[in-house]
Amino acid sequence: SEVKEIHRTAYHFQPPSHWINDPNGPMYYNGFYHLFYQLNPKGAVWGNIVWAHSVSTDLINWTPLEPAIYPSKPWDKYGCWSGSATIIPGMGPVILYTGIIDDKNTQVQCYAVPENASDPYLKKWVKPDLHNPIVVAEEGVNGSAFRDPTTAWYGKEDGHWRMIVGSKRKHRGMAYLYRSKDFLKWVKAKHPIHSSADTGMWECPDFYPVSMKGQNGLDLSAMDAPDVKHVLKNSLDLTRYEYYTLGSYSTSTDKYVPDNTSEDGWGGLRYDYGNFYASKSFFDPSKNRRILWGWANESDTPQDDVLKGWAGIQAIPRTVWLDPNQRQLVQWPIEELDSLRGEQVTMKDQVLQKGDHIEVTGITPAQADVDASFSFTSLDNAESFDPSWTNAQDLCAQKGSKVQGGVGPFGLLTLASKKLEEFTPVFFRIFKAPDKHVVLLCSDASSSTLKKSKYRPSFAGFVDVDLAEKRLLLRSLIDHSVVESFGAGGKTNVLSRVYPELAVQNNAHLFVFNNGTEPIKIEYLSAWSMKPAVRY
Ligand code: DQQ
Repeated sequence: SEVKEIHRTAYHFQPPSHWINDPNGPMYYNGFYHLFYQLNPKGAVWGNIVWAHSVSTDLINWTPLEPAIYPSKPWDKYGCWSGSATIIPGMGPVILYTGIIDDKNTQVQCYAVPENASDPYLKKWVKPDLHNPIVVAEEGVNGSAFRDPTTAWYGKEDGHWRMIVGSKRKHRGMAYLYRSKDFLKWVKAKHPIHSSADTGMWECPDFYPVSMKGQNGLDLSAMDAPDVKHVLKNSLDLTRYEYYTLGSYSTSTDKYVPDNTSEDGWGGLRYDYGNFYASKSFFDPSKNRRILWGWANESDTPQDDVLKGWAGIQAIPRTVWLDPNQRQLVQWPIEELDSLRGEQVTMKDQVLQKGDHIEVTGITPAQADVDASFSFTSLDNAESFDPSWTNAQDLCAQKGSKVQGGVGPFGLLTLASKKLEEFTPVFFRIFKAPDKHVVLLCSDASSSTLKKSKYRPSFAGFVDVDLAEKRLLLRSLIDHSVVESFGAGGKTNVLSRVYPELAVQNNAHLFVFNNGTEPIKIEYLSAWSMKPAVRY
């Protein structure tokens, strides 16, 4: 029906119907990418969770398979929750996942292996009765907050595998460390690898090394290589946001120590400042890159989800690496996405004066990829920054695209109706603080739909970017109910789920705009119609 299809994505990962959440166990094995994900096979709300399974050779077009892991054993009778894959050299993949063992939500860690490791699709998975569950919450561990095992890594010095399980102790977020010699019998380390006060439950922890020398990704076997930093990411169930820190870890001390360049808590660095949760990364040896998958949760109400018959999508997979400034990560949509680009329009050296908005025509604005470079000649007009503005989202709500500024707001009006009754602006705004400039990237859903009942947050993040060249880059992936934006080459990113009423399908429009006194030059803008991905 129309209600159902009108906002469906065309090139983000999404099954034909039903509820989905976390990406699970992503990996590349024997020429195929595997994506598992949490699915309710019976409805459009969370429940009855199984691991759905799809395979791909390009991370964009997918072949769906039967669910790989579903309740079938006493220890996972009440659910098969999130987890990870580890490829054991010479042996093949092993999945670690969380089983729900009783109706009190007690969580245990379990493992599964392919029934036939030479089946290229790895269709069938078995859960050996011997040793399962491999980890149960021991005394002192909160068994109903104990889940989401990570990919394991191997300590060459002591011959032990290691993995992390997310948890909390009262209000303290915890990453418990487990060690094993044989991958079957696991022992909890005396100290968690890390914990942090007042952050609550750490869901879906992710832990991996990043190279300090370039953009190549690293396998977990490089955990204690020279010239690496480490990333610890946690998803906070209290906020439904994730944050990460950069830091250092060695397999001999088994402690992770965050650098003190960002907050180790709710206000910390985020992969994405919008609808992006329960993410997980994996190393892709075929292209020497680390790839990040994140669940783009809904901003629709559960009632609307039921009407649509579906809820949740996966964000476009992103390559992730360490910024040369070593204070943050950078992400960029995987290059394979470019294969979906169709008709292209370009703009070059066009100046936007204060109040200008120009339509970009010749492509399908509801299903597009837009890549632009904006420049300005002076920062003198920048608005002054009030140091009490520590929350980017509050600032975006206060200074939306319609509030005139100095340098900015400028950027895109995506998913816009012809007369701008609806639009999702994605824009920069530059402020002058005493000793620096502050750049805000905003993806403001407050005007995205006329339907008042929708959740319409003014998502935003600050951008730690050098303005010496007086230029800011912006890329937005627009896909019916998604606007997924990458600011300054992937330094600050915001995915918004939006549900316009008018700006749908062929009635959606795309504009570039400037609402600041400083003229803004579009150095270039390329926009492409995007072809649909093959997903089923
Ligand atoms: N979703 C899973 C849990 C995880 C949560 C259950 C995060 O394993 O902690 O569907 O979204």
